[in-house]
Formats: sequence, C-alpha cells, structure tokens
Amino acid sequence: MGNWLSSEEANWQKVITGDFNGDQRTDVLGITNSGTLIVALAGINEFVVETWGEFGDGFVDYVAGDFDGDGKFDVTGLHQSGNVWRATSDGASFQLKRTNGLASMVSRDWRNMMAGDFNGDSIDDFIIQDNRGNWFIGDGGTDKFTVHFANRWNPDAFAEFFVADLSGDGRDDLLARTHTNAFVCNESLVSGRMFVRYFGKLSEDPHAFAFGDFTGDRRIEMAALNLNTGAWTLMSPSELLRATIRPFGIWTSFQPTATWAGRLD
Ligand SMILES: [Ca+2]
Ligand SMILES: [Ca+2]
Ligand SMILES: [Ca+2]
Ligand SMILES: [Ca+2]
Repeated sequence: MGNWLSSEEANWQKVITGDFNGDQRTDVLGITNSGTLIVALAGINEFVVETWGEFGDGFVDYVAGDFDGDGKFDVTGLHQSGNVWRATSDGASFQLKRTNGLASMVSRDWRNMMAGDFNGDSIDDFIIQDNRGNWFIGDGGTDKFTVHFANRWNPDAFAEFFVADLSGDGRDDLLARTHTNAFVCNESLVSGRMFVRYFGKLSEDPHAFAFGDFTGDRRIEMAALNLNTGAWTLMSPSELLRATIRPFGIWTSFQPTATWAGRLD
C-alpha cells in the first residue's frame, strides 16, 4: 500500500485505466518515466495504491488490455530497441516478460500504438504504425503476440485515432480524424487485414467526441460536440460504414470557454 505520488515525484509517463485485478471494478495504472508500474485499485470507498512491477528505462509507449484473455488487464510496453514486453497481471502483481521483437525505434519510428480486439476472439490485441504508414496488428494470446501486417496509410495525415467496432461485427475497427475533421475508418477484416472506408466529415470547428450506442440500435455511433457552438452531431455508420450525419441537439448550458477534458488541436 502507499500513496499516489504527485506528478512531480513520479514523473508519470502514462496513466491508463483498466481492471488490473479482475474484480470488475476499473482501476488506474500510472507508469513513471523510469518504467515503474503503480496501480490504484478501486476498493469500496477508496483507491488502494500498490507498486506492481518495473519495466525499467527506455520504453517509449504503453497500452493496457487483457492480452492473454484471463479477465485481468495486462500492460504491453514498447522498448526503443523494438522489443515488445508484456506485464501480465496475476491479480496481485505484474509478471514481466519479453514477447516479440519489432524493428527498432531508430529504423521505424513507431507511432499510434493502441489496444483493441481487432480479430474478435475476446483477447485484446495491439495495433501500431511505422514511419512509412504501415499498420501492424499483434494478436494477443497466452505467451506472446502474433504480429502481422494490416494495411498502409499516410503516416502523417491524421490528428487523432479512436478504436471502436463501428461495423458491429465483433472486431474492433480504427477511426482516424484529420486536422480538418474528415474521418476515415480502417475496418478489421476476417483475414486479419484492414480495409479503408470513408466515414464522413464535420465542420472544422474544434470538437469533442464520445462513442456509444446513443440510439439503442445496438450499434456504436459517434457523438461530436462542437466546442464553438455547443451543437451535437451524431454520426451513425451505415452502408459500407459511410456515416449518416444528423444534428442531435444543442448543449444549451454549454460554455464555450469552459475547460473541457477532451483533446484539442
Ligand atoms: Ca479492479
Ligand atoms: Ca490478462
Ligand atoms: Ca484479439
Ligand atoms: Ca468491426
């Protein structure tokens, strides 16, 4: 047990949520600049803070997910050498193990690492892009990842990425936003490849985004809040994932000057 360190003390490199001890309550994981893994486990009335492991120096990014499918969230870390390490939760600590090797950061400048279940087997996978725009997926499994090529995009065209099953087939897809708010989907196929589909476009005003089944049709939609006007727009995937776009009300109490937790460019 212990206290959650201040930013100054811990130098957090990344803070991620997930159910790391598998008790159905979402916990918080903080990873320090030196690669120490500190969990804040959600209890009945408070977080219980514990140090669960140590990746060490030289890691460039981390994602959390249940990569072995045992119901407890694990952490995958990418080292600058290109080695992929997994911190597997046993419910009380992380067991660290090197799993796969990618090319080094120096040669590929890896970016946009995210977790999701891209092949729909209920085990989380990771996706990552190299400096030429190639997307690779690491399918999760007991001991390591099965890494394979998915497709290739322009590596610099997009400002933000989201993982969601927009097609509703059980396989997570990727949604990307350009700086001018055009959206492109990378649909996960049965083959393990991905296929690009145009999703739609919003005005260029800054927006905040939320994903969920807002209409109750059991499909994921994207709700976009225009931060200049307070207007909501709903983008629902339809034929070939092309979005049906419609206004979805005004957030009348919304103050354009209010601090918003989402990300702006
Ligand atoms: Ca938990
Ligand atoms: Ca797990
Ligand atoms: Ca999977
Ligand atoms: Ca899908």
